[in-house]
Amino acid sequence: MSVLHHVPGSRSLRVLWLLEELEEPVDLRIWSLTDGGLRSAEFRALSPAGRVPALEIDGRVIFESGAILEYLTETRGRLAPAPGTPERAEFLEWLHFAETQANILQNLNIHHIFLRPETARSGALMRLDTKRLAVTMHALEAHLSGRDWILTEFSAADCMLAFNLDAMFRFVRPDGFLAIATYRARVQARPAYQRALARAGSDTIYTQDFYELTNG
Ligand SMILES: N[C@@H](CCC(=O)N[C@@H](CS)C(=O)NCC(=O)O)C(=O)O
Repeated sequence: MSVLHHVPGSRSLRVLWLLEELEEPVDLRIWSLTDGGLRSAEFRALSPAGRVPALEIDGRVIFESGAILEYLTETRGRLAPAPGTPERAEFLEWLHFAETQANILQNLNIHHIFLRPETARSGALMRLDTKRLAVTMHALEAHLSGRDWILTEFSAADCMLAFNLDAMFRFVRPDGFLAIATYRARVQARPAYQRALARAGSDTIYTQDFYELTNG
């Protein structure tokens, strides 16, 4: 049986959701972002940067969510345009765009939530990353206007936005992002997404719906 190394509320939801879409069984091994477990030798043998997700599958371990999604779609022959086809470049663009956006979200998580003491937080960096997040959201909004999914049909590029869609409106108000909000509702209505969420466990990152910028 495959094993997904997972933290509730994190990027590993991308993989869990895609596995549900593919109807591939997987066991979950739950880790914490804060107890040091991801820094252990045991975990770094699976994922050298000490990050989730890592997926044990087909007799090997794969880390990096984008690589896992590409591997799964290639080996299962589903939910991505085949290499060399015209839509492939667009698929890859949005797959990697999601990670660019996730890195900004991660910086905001660090500043608003994880960094201690609070005086170590930089108001300037928080404002900068909030603006950089809004730029990516405007790009996503423009792309999604008038379409149901990232590509013409549902694909793994949609799964790659799983962590982002929950996080982005915690830092940027939803005004002006109707296409993203509608898309998010479409995602939440998918049975495979609902099954993934039910298995994923409660979010361990956010304790507030919205994080205001401070003046520091
Ligand atoms: N590019 C990596 C990023 C993975 C990543 O940063 N995961 C976060 C959770 S969303 C993590 O494990 N953070 C632990 C840490 O930074 O110590 C991927 O997409 O898999």
